[in-house]
Amino acid sequence: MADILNNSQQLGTEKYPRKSEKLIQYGTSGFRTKAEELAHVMYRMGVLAAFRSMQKNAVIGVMITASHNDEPDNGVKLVDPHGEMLEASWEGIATKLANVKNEELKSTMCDILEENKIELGKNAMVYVGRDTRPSSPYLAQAVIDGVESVQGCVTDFGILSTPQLHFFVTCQNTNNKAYGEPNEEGYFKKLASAFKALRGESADNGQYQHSLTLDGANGVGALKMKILQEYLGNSLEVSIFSSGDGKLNYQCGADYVKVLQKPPHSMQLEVGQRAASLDGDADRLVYFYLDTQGKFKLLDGDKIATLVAGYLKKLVKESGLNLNMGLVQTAYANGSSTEYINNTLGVEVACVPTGVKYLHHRALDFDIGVYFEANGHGTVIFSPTATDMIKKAASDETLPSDQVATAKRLFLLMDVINQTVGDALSDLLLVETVLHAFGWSLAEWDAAYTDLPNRQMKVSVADRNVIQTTDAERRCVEPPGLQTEIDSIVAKFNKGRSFARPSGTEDVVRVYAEADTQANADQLAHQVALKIYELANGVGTVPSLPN
Ligand code: G16
Repeated sequence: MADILNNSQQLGTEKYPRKSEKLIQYGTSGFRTKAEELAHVMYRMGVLAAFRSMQKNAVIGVMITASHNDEPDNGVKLVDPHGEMLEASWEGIATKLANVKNEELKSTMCDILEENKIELGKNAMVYVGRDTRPSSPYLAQAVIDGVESVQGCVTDFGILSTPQLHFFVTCQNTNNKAYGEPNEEGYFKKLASAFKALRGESADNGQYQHSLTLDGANGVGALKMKILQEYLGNSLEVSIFSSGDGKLNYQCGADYVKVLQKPPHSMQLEVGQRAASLDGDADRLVYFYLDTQGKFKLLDGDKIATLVAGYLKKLVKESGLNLNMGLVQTAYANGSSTEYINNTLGVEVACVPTGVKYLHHRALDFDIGVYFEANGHGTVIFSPTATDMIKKAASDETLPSDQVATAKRLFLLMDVINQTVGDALSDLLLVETVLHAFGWSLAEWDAAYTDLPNRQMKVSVADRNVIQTTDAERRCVEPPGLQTEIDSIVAKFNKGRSFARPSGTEDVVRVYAEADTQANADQLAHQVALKIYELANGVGTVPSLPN
């Protein structure tokens, strides 16, 4: 045992040394920063993933990606046995291991093994995937070296979307491969065959037409959509834009479209054309179109959640099954969406802090849990009881035939949905299925409710951790006095709401504001941003009024 750890410490120190004293924290979705600062973190996360695998006696996933961030950044997300994000109690362990001095690597590994009662030498299996960033192959090698340094085994899947890796980990760790085959073919076949079965005879229906323009953010989503298309055949025609010829996430992608509320820079949209954007690792999805006045209209994660929850609620009612449903959002959810879910859909709403790990966890409390962040990150999960009930009803000959048909539809929907984590490709097939079933264009979908005008801004401060929040990030408790100032600014705006929180993926404080008009939402965001700049040690350019 001592030999293994000595060798691991030696390789870590020589090939992947920690070169600066700068601390790095496990954030919203793992470690994320400039790629050149990450080699030692990757090596150490390889070691940690192997330890976690020994502890859980299951496959663990490691994804190398910085998702929506700019191309020079990179990051690492760890995937636990059931496809969920790394357990919260291990985030602290990960942060400690990533930050210890080179000479303390071995003693820290010993502590982790001892404190978590892990027997070094037990089999460890780690699945590794990476996005298309130029830095990803080298960083993936660092992870692989870390796993192998403690005698773990690696399956290197090369370029994958983040949700594909979650899917593979879940498949491998589920008894009898009941969730699917842990490889690309298994993934595409499962999604595409359920989608085609749900589509039925005709690919078009009412106002719905089976052609879509997709912005692939110049990332892995574009590559994987090309493969998915082969499995989909004629059931859905997808024209891929930003397919990899430009820079990742640059002037395109779901984050660009959502935050700036405009189409990808060089996309020429026609009135009514149905378009969607993925992010850099294909776990977020937003839709958009131009209305008859040529005005840009965004259908974000809130709109996807309400569309899907509305359809599922209808099917559950028609199937006669007694299943409860809940919808989980974050503080970024537009006020109009929450009102619509409460008052029109009649579905229970929960609000949790930013990060799919929190949403996923809360969604487990329902028979059917729909969770989406406004940025387009989310999915639907069915409890084991709901899964069983739907499966039984789908083949219960004693039930009326229309109830059986509806249960069969629910059963197929469970296969279209990647329940392990938000998955832009799976979500896209889900949205297309619901629109097809309703016979809707995007304008008809959009008509359910009108978003309150809103604005997001970023503020650079010396240390973003001086902002501390409570109440699902809706209120600041630090620095002193900031929340009182925000409250008095908000009070000046009709339908005003605003909050600020430190980002867990970028070195900024994020500000969200909504109000009765776009000009007021912009003013509100700007005034809150200025207050943060003043009270939280702003650095660089003073925030200016969005235009
Ligand atoms: C990650 C998380 C999301 C979160 C987003 C932004 O997404 O998985 O849950 O909403 O970061 O987080 P923050 O506001 O803390 O920077 P992604 O797509 O970047 O991995």
